[in-house]
Amino acid sequence: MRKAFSSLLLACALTAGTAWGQAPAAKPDVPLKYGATRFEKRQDDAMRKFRDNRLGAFIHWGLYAIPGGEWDGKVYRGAAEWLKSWAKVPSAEWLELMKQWNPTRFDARAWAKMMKNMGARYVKITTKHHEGFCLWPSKYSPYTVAHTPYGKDILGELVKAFNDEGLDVHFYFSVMDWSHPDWRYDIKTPEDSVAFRRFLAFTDNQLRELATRYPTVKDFWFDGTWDASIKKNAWWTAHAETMLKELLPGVTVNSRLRADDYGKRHFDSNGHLMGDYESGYERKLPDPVRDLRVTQWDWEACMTLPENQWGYHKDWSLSYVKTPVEVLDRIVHAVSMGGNMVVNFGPQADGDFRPEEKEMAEALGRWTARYGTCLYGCDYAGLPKQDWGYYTRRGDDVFMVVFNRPYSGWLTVKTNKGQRATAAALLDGTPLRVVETTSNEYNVAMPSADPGEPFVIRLTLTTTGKANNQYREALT
Ligand code: JFZ
Repeated sequence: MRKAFSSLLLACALTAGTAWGQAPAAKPDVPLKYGATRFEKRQDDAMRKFRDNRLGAFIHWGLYAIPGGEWDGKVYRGAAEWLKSWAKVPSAEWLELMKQWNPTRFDARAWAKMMKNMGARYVKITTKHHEGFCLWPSKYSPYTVAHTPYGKDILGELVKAFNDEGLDVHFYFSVMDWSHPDWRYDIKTPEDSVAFRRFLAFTDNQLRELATRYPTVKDFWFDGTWDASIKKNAWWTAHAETMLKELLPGVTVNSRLRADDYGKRHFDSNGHLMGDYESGYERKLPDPVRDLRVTQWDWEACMTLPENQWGYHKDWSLSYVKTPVEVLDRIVHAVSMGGNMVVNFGPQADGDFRPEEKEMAEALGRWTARYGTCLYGCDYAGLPKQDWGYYTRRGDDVFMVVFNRPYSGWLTVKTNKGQRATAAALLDGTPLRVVETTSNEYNVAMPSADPGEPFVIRLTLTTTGKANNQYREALT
């Protein structure tokens, strides 16, 4: 399993340097068979819905929830869903955990209510993580919920419950599958090549099965695609995207699936995004000043509550755990730059959520119930970042989301040429003073009663003469 470990480290190292936006290639376009199929954002209804949802929940649930980061009496600090790799547990032994899979407290409707109350508009579910255990009764694998004491189709229960609450369901799918004898990290021999062909056929079967059994699924979020074996089979990544889009018109697919003819991932050799949106994560959120080019394409980040635990880990004291305000900051940060944010949950093996996760969902829910209008359907506002927080915008409504209280009691707003700030108010309509300090610069007064939490101001901008959005222009 050391190979698996190093392959993730490599993946992280590779993505670290290239995260969030690539400058378009300066050279003339390289001809590509498996490169980007589109150079701008999709504007169809399904993509708009994906984008407008803005806030999602991630669910990482699999056999790893049973040991919860501990193997043979030793607690491993690494991500719990990678425990098999950290503790070098052979697959056969790991998959024995299936005999213990019996989440007696699992209640799909309660999960759906929790996510809905949090303010999530969609939920990404791990159908199959690297370990290979399937949350649906796949015909193509012996390692599924069907062969556990629980026996029932967990994924089916979740899809129904989330859809009943009006939430979109997205499928996480790991291509890398430690349970499958034909999986290869690299293709070095003709035998590897034959085995990997079989593996890709198996993967196609599972993907077709998911798309046809659960036709309301809105998105496939691929993972475990960073190894040389996949990069040498770029054709397959293009094929998988096309196949899903034929089966499910409108479905969205993340950039992490894709590699081009040269094995270049996410963005092709000409600098164009592959798939429908860039998939990254919270530790590399784009810089609000330097990385504005990300506003040109769709993107989605995901985040853990501890530093890096996606699946259930029994000991959360091993790393810092984010506060609700820190989570909100990342959510608003993403939306302010035209991205989505997905907050991760790692349910316990018994089917319940740990208290910290329930409290987080409730805290986020209290905030989104009051202030969610600054998130859903919102986008980059085109105004320069200020220290007090972030701007978001929906049509003519500009929102100031205030995280940091200035000592002066004034919030600085800088507008673009031809734009004036003419009014500001809290969401309940309470007006706030707006004072022009110099041209294109204003002070908005803090509310007299401190809201005691991050809060939202609706700002009225009036366009005078020919508006010139220098920040948009700076992007091109
Ligand atoms: C992958 C998985 O290995 C992990 O277990 C979890 O499912 C997560 C959502 O996805 O981990 C990654 C993969 C890529 C990056 C970070 C974590 N990345 O792009 O830096």
